[in-house]
Amino acid sequence: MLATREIEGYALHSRAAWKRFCDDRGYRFFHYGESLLPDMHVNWSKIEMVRRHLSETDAEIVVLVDADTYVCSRDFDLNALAEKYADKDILFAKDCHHLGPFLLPLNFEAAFKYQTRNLPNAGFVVIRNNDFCRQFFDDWLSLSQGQLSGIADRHPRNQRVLWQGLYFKHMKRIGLLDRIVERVRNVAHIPRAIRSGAAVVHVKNGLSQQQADELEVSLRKNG
Ligand SMILES: [Mn+2]
Repeated sequence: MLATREIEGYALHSRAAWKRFCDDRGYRFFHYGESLLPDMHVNWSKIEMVRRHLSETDAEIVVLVDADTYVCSRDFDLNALAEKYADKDILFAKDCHHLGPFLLPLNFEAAFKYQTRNLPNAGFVVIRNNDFCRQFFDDWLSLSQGQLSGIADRHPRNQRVLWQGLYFKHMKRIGLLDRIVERVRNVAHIPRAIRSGAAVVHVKNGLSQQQADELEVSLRKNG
């Protein structure tokens, strides 16, 4: 997780939840607290963080989580998830949210441009630490500094470069996760997401202390 001081107000709570989860399950948790690329928007530090991490760790699987994602299930098995997508090297959350029976893109402009709701969201990414993925993240950053520098600083920045330069090119090796990682409009929608199978919720601007406390109480109650 990358969480700089500016977002510590909410990152604090999601980080505590992820840390607890990792300790329970025997995963290693890493928090990067500083921007890593002073000349680029902090959104790109996330990509640089993974690049550095992949080159330094002996882990076979690395999972990138945004500071505004919150893990809601103690039973969430990341190895089993990677197993389930054995033919994929990298798994992304889907850039969509559920509204009743509808699946709506988070970015309508992109959904229209690429004619699909199936676009990756970089808030939760499962990465095999292999040559393909290391190259993937190298390319992601170098596209942003070269060929695709024109779109690299336009919201949603790294995702824009991902969609334009990498996703369709490497589609066969990329899996998109649905429901298990769910984007919710706000905190009120978390219980429904959990009932629909979410192990991780992605909440823009995270949870407050009180919201995190309430969620923890309800998670404990429901086992
Ligand atoms: Mn996010």
